[in-house]
Amino acid sequence: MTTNERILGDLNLSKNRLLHTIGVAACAKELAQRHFPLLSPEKMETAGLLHDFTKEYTVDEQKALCQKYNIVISPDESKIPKLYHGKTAAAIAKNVYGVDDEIASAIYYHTTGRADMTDAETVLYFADYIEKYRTDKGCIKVRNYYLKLLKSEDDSLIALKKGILYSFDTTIKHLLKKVENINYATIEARNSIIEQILIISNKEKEGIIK
Ligand code: DGI
Ligand code: FE
Ligand code: FE
Repeated sequence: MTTNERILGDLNLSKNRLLHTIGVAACAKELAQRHFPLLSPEKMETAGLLHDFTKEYTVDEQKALCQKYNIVISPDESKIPKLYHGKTAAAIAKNVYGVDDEIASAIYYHTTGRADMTDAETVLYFADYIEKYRTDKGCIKVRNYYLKLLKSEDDSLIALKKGILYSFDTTIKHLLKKVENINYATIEARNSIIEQILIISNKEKEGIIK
């Protein structure tokens, strides 16, 4: 049995969360193969399978895991318990399943992203957003925008980065509408991706997104 088959058998998630998890694993593998040939597709599948491992745990269970694994929650994050699950899932991935730091950090940052994301972090963050079982309007718009750019942009990396920028904008607009606290990592991740797009495409800021 492969590691990924064993993890799949261990997952204890609701039906919808399990489908989403399988979707993320498949999408992460596909994005890795398309954009980052140096990444291991199997390892990105592992990241996908484990990324929401603790998503359905209670806040108390999340806090207990933070204590157990010495996970630091900043004052900024402590107001947003739904941001804990990436950190606790990364600790389980590392301590129970022995994933390496590249995969653990992809899981750790999958919800907010961060500035200067590694290739593995980039792939898991975006796979989580656009995997095929996501049905909400924002995710569908981001997925379609990315697929359209893949056809029209000369450089597929620009399609990926612009897709990611659109995903941050969609999340932030959603949070503004719901009067929710916006985590600093989310803002820093968006600023960073704008810089990257400008550098890769060698363009001025105007017209970055159509
Ligand atoms: O765990 P998933 O549902 O698959 O997806 P996720 O880990 O990306 O979590 C998505 C949720 O996290 C979604 O409701 C938006 C929210 N989120 C992301 N960044 C922030 C945030 N919520 C707050 N309050 N602030 C953020 O900066
Ligand atoms: Fe998540
Ligand atoms: Fe997820």
